Amino acid sequence: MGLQEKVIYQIYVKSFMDSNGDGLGDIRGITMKLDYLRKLGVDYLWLTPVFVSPMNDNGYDVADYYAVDPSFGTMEDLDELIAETKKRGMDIMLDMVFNHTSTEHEWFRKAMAGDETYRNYYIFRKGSGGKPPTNWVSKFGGNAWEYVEDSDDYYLHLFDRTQADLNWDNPEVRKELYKVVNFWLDKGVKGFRFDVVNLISKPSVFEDDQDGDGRRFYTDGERIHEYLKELNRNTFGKREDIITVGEMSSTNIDNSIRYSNPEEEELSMIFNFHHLKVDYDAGNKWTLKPFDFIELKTIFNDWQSAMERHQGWMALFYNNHDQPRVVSRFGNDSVYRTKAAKMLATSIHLMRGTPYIYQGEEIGMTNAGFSNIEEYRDVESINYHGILRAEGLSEEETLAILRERSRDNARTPMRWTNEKGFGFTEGEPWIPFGNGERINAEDDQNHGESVNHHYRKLIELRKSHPVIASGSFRMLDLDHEHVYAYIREYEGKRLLVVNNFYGETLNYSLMEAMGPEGPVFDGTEDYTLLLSNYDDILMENRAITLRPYESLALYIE
Ligand code: TEU
Repeated sequence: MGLQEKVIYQIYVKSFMDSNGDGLGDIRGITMKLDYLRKLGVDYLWLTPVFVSPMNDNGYDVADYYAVDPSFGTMEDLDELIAETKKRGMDIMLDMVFNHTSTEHEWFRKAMAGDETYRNYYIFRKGSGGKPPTNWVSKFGGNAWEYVEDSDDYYLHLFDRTQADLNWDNPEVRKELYKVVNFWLDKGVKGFRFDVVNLISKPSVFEDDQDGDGRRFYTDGERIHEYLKELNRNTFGKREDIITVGEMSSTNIDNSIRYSNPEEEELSMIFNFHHLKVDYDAGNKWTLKPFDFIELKTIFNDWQSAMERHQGWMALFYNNHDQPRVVSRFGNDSVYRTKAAKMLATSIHLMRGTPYIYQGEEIGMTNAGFSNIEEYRDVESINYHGILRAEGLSEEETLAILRERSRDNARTPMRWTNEKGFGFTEGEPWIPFGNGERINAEDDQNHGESVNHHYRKLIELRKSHPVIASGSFRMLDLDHEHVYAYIREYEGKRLLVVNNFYGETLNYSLMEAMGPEGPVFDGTEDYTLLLSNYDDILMENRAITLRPYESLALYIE
């Protein structure tokens, strides 16, 4: 099976399944749920970082790349998980956090003790006039430089102050990181996600950003393609069938083509986030704005078309551990929850790229709905709570923003059953379960409206219909304010996908459907229904009545 047919499932380990009653998800918990995942039909399990970490950013602050954090289990547990996953025809993808390490990593400790070799593993710079080297802003709020009294200088941290950026310009650092990848390859790991990997190449001169937060100086930096090619050559490029995905922060299409076109020998595919900023107000995550549907479609269209034209490959996703739940965000989390969850799934899975399912998405889990700052755990949410309050917002206004935007929306525990602890834990969960409490995997599967069942069908279709894995993409009716429709085409076979993104019923006439080159249907076509989230299809004279959140995939002959 080629890359194009595969589907990846993301596990946020801390919130997936707790096997020992301490309230934290763990590796053995994942092993317990492998049959559930096999039944869903996914091919790869991406685990968020399981390495030794002080957990200031839930494992994205790695203190030892070669050992499992005791809160998640042991190396034996991980070996067992890798083996049991393979037995079921799936593979493991690990999360490599190489832009920074935890300040508790041995390298950083040595650097702080004044060891010059290790100081050169990180980015230390002098400030001037009592001010940090640049005015860059950390992604989690505040200045991106931390002062060190002993050496009277600063180290760079694009994320939390306990996540110090590594100096990729130092060849020794690169060698150390390649060793890490090779260690995990030798253990039978077949995939890697590289965290914020397009931020690793920093500029040679550090200067203030007069117009922004500094990102333009280090995003897709000067030597980024050189570093990715070198990483590829020295690690996974030498092995068979390894899948890699780079998480690309604020990247652009041109660079993404280079990252993912197989001829460039960098990565298999990229994550980009432009489509998940269509509800940001002028790029600001912390100002609420309803999502801009036309902008969403425009971004999909631009990326799908350009990646196809230049043989790039991208991840298809709405959810991950950093994003609010899409059913609450672009869909409906009340009466039409299951319809909207299925419609959103169809809309993304049938595009060109590799679909990622984030745990709980396949049962239509919703945002957390926390109403008190005490319920939040994420460092970013807690920091921004302080920042927004200091800017003069009331507690109520601040909580309203967090309720929509917090990363904790995605991090509430997976709900397996209706029992106490939702089958996730027998103890106290590390984070509250949040609202939407009826939703759980067991009930969902015994339900006529099972969201899980819909995901299973989507995965099956990708494997049985080459047009989904390999077809071209053409957007229809880009300016339609309610419908997201597109056509996939491969070897003369055409697939039409029509999604009503809203709760109102409307008429969608195929005879009036416009592609980039004009009308797409001449009235002689036959349509076979492949997938729907309703029991029937209302089509008359080639016009479809689309009910709330209705979604259809039709084969055209
Ligand atoms: O995230 C990168 C990132 O920049 C965003 O997802 C960010 O967390 C968000 O947009 C801020 O509003 C990756 C990981 O996925 C995330 O969990 C880590 O916290 C981060 O890198 C640092 O390792």
